[in-house]
Amino acid sequence: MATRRFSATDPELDELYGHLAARSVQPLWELSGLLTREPRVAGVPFRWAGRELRELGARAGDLVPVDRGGDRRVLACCNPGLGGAPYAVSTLWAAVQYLRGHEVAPAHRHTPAALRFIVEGEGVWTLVDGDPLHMGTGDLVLTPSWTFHEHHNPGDRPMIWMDVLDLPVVAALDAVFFEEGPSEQADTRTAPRSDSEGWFGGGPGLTPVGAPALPAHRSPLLAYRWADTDRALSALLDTAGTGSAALRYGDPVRGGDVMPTMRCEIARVRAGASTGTARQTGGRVLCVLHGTGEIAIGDQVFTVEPGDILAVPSWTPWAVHATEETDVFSTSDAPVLESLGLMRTETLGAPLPTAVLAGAQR
Ligand code: 1HN
Repeated sequence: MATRRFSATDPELDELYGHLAARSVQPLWELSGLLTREPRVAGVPFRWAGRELRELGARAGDLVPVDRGGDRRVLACCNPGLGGAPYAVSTLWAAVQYLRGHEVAPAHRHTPAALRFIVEGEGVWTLVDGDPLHMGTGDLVLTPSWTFHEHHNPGDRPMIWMDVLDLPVVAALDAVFFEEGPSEQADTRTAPRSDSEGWFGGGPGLTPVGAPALPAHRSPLLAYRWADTDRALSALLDTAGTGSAALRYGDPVRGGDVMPTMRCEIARVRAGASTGTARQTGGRVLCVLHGTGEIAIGDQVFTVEPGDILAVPSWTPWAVHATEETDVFSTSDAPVLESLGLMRTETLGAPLPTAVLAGAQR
């Protein structure tokens, strides 16, 4: 694309603008909108209904073999504000992946990191650098940057799960690399427990003596099991005595986020209770695991149920109100913003007013 040429009524200035354009230079004094008082966010608050995603996944399962389209049968959630880009918010890819019984999604690796969150189902194994990680309801499974990964479903039943990747961030940094797996032959190993969990999933405060070297930029634990998360949420809520509480998934040895680009959290909101309303810089994707209620994002209120995926664009206030007890998984690019000194948070306090909730859309 040619450099934009600005024009002026003063012939000498106009001549300068001609020379600037010819040399691919632009005058700042003619450029507007570079610095805004607050983030100007193109993504909009949005909800993809879990029920519809499941139906669409199953239909794709009938029609599209898994070997077409990048070896993965994946349906990307595209935020309508992002001009057709396949991103849920400007910095996060979110999608559902559908794998039928006896199907295999072959090994590859890429610099964008992925996480998988399972709303319902079990029986697929993801091998991460050869380590077989079973996927089941409520589990969080990580595929960190540049780890080989493949999925296989040895059972008869199809399985669907949510994938979130930091792909837009890595693409914006021009740092995307991709490589096929070393072998044509799918590795269909299974195991009741991954090596990652055997070494690093021992429990609170229990870390192995003489363990293998820790990976530099991410948690050595690659699967966070629902039984552990559920127990921790219950204990936290009972102890805090509040209507809602949230946990952050972390590196069990060094603390900190599970991966350098994505923070993972889960909130439980008791029936009838609400979270506070808050906003922060950076994008966020929510996934409803259990329960029903309303999620307010900016000026929209969405009625939600399990499997729904929601987009919270940067600097947009959001809150959850539970009709039935609700568990909401959340991932954001907070570690990126924090490491760059760009994180801003604002607590807007009041839970959702009843009048707002009355206008909820489904
Ligand atoms: C990918 O590798 C997977 O391995 C899922 O399951 C979704 C979206 C974009 C790029 C790579 C997977 C993906 C992806």
